[in-house]
Amino acid sequence: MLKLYGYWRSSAAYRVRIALNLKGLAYQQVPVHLVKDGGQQHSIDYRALNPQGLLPLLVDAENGGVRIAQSLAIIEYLEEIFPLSALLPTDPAERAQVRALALHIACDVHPLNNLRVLQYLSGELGVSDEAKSAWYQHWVALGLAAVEEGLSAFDGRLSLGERPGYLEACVMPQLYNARRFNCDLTAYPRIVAMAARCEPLEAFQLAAPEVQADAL
Ligand SMILES: N[C@@H](CCC(=O)N[C@@H](CS)C(=O)NCC(=O)O)C(=O)O
Repeated sequence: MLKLYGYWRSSAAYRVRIALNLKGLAYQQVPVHLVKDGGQQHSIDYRALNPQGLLPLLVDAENGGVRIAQSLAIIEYLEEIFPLSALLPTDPAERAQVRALALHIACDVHPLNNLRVLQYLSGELGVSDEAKSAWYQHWVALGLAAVEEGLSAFDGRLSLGERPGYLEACVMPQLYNARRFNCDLTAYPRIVAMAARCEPLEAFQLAAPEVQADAL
């Protein structure tokens, strides 16, 4: 059994939920509340499982209870252990292109807007809510603009042709965050078109933050 420690609004956990659903894998979810009790990700119990103190975390009971942190490491693990319904293209150049866009979101954009960064801005640095929103929207805009440009290589197709995979599992949660923080999306028609194709799919619907059991 696969166990996913996550939080309904965690976009990194959202990526993994999409990947698990696209592969049709059964998994049990363990909610870790990112705000309650000062953030349960900081608890001794959770840190014993994941010393990084971040979500998500995957535990694979069928593989000696291995614990894997970092959403993209988890998705790559799933891809290797369960190769059916592949999430990455087979061509090495296409795989690299997909990874480059996904990594841009996961490594260059998301970390700047993560909860602990926003908390540090308002707490230790005393930044106003207005300035914090400007910070958020600035980094989202730069990131989405680069992804929008990168998507031109797909010529209106999804990353696996007619099927979504690794790339869409990263882009859709970032788009969710952008919408949540009222970022203007008019400059990203390819991303919005990608969303229109992914949103009706069951894998994405079942992964959506609002339908998770721990959603407020
Ligand atoms: N690079 C990590 C990012 C993990 C991450 O930042 N997770 C967020 C939720 S989306 C978190 O746990 N934040 C807790 C905090 O900031 O205290 C990944 O892809 O898994």
